[in-house]
Amino acid sequence: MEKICVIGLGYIGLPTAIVFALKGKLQVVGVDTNPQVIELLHQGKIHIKEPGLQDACTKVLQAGSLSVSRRPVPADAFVIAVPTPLNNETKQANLSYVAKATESLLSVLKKGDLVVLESTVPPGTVAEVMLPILQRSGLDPYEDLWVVHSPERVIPGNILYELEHNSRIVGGIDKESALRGKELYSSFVKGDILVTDAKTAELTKLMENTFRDVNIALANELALICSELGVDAWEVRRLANYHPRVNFLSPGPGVGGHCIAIDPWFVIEGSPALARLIRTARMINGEMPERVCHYVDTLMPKVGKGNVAVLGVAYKPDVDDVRESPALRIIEMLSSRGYSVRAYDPYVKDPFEAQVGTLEEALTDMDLAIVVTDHTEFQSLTAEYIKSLACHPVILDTRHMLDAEQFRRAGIAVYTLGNGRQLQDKQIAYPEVAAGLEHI
Ligand code: SAJ
Repeated sequence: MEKICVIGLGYIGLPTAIVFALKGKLQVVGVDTNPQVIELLHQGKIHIKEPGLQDACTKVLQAGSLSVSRRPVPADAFVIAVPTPLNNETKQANLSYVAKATESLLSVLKKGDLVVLESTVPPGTVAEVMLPILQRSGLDPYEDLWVVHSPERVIPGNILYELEHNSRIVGGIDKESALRGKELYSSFVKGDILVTDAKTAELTKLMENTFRDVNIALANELALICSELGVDAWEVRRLANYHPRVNFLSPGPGVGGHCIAIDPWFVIEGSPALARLIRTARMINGEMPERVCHYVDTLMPKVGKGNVAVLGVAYKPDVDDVRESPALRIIEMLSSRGYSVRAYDPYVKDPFEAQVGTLEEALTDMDLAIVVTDHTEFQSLTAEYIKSLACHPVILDTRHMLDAEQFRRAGIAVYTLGNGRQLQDKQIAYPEVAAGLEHI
């Protein structure tokens, strides 16, 4: 049986290692430098919340098809799935984890091995970062190894299904490498496996998420324009989407997650002078938390005074992930304005600023509640419940998820981002658009 090492057991690496063992029937060694991750797995437990993952992990650990190690061991293939965080000052990718993971292979690599980079990286990383390191093994990557980039595109919350059923791109440093990579992923991928070169694969992954970021920015810009023109952006979106080839995304309080908010910067890094639309979209989305706070100022009786409840902190509904979440910036900005902020999220267990443990604590005596994350739980919010906790509540529903009519009938005003009709009598003070992008 083919043996593989998966280096990096995070949101992507751990499910990938498990699926290679469970569905691919391979002998898998999961490698991570974090002793807590390894210790937990030695106890048969996982550190990630993902439906079905614990059961699948238990199966492969008990079957012995998955084992764990602090460092790589000799194998036929090595899959690197380590973080590539964005340096927020320089807006450039931190590739140190990719470099370290590649270096960790040097002592175990042999002729004929396959090296796969799954991490999302700026275009050119395989050629400019990985290959020079691999050459230090004494092997020629083009003659002695197969080297590919194969990015993941799974949605948190549905990772196991999507790993198996999504189509997959495999980009090789040469055609033979790509075909060898395709053979490896054929062990479990039921979707199409699309072969290309490494740099095309790197840019394709980035552009998938950039496409989404630019379209979210268009929805957010529509919301801002509608606020100024006194039109309801959600009505424009509803009507426009009847067009057979139009699919407006949803305005929101900002773009979170470790992908959509990050990947466009890697494209800008690769082509800074020409990625202008991409850069502008990042600015528009990056400013939404600040615009939400200005909206709050407009709705509160006195700027910086009063109780604000923030409902939802995770970056998207029904997950516990707060990475790049706009809610964290909204909480920080409202607190620094002087509001008394209480934030509640039913999924996020890690502590965050202004956290309270229950919805009731957040809503009691609040002057304004902001729905920031559209968790399913918040759909059952009723006017009666809110009025039992707060005397004169106002709601800013940044996700347009509540039945505003139900609340209006009960005397509770529900404002939404982009509903300019609601703001005829109020002038929202939007910040001047800053010349540079340094501020986001
Ligand atoms: N958002 C909006 N309006 C929208 C859609 C999303 O404001 O209409 C916001 C969300 O609230 C969230 C952020 O954008 O804060 C990102 O949400 P998302 O729904 O794009 O989900 P992600 O980031 O978890 O997953 C994306 C997916 N990529 C695409 O849809 C092109 C997923 O397929 C990728 O695998 C994932 O990024 C990734 O890991 O790259």
